[in-house]
Amino acid sequence: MQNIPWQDRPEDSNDVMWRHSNNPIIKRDAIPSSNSIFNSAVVPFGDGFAGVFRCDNKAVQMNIFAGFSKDGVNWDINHEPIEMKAGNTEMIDSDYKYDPRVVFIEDRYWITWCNGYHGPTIGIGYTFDFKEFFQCENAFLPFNRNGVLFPQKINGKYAMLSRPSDNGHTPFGDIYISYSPDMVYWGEHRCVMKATPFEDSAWQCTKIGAGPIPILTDDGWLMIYHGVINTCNGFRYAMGAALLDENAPDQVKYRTQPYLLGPAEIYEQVGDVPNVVFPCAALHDVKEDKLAVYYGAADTVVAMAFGKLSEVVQFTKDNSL
Ligand code: BMA
Repeated sequence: MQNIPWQDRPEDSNDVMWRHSNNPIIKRDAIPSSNSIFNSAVVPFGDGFAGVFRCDNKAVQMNIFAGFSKDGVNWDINHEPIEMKAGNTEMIDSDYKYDPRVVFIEDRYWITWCNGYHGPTIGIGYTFDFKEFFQCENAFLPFNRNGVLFPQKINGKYAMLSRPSDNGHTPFGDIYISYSPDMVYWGEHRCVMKATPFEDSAWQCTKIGAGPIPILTDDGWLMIYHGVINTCNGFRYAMGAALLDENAPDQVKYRTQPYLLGPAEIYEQVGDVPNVVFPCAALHDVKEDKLAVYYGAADTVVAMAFGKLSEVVQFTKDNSL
């Protein structure tokens, strides 16, 4: 397995997660057409890494682009968006695509994204090589966002987190889980986790949504997610974590009361949408006890944060709601 990107915790930091010293690692104009590149997903691939990137163009049309990297930090992103071929359906309508997640399951890389089909819903596609992509049935009716697959079947079925929403800048949102035998039909919908009461943990009191692909640990699934507070200046997005039961992931065992990482650096606080930390991917190495999270910053650039996997799990248990 390739080495995941890593930097040690700075000596002057006591935080459970810390930022890459070269953040933002992907700038807004990394390809000629882009207004902004953010909320993007990466996976180990070949002897390096591959990814699916959200690049909004200068007409501010949202689309997803494939990219490749030897080290997970320096990326070559294709200049043309992904063109989907028909996968398990001929119906591959898409007014826009944004906020991708990527995961390897069994024999291929699955991609989920927010797909424009009479409003936002969850698009699903797959690829074997990040050259040819196949689009499948949408998972749900509109409106829905933040569709995140688990990296393995649970009790024999594919499992996906999602966040039912509205057609705009949704002022509510809780995380649900759904199951599918075949990546076509989704059901057995269960509520996983709701936004918190304001007085308990206000950073996540308006809405929440799953982020990277959940990571299986000895304490259950580590689910990194974003939480939102509505302020007099609009939404503020920060990142937290929860531990879900391994076999019944609608059961939340622990959930961070404080955030793990919130908008504090200039590239998180200033951009097209200020004060957004929006995690969409994570690389981890259990043996080395390393976690590297990719997050969109201020809806403009891609940044990265690190943590020790065991410390993030322990922090989640010790600081649980
Ligand atoms: C959400 C999505 C994300 C975005 C966030 C903050 O509703 O549109 O893509 O990062 O808002 O603007």
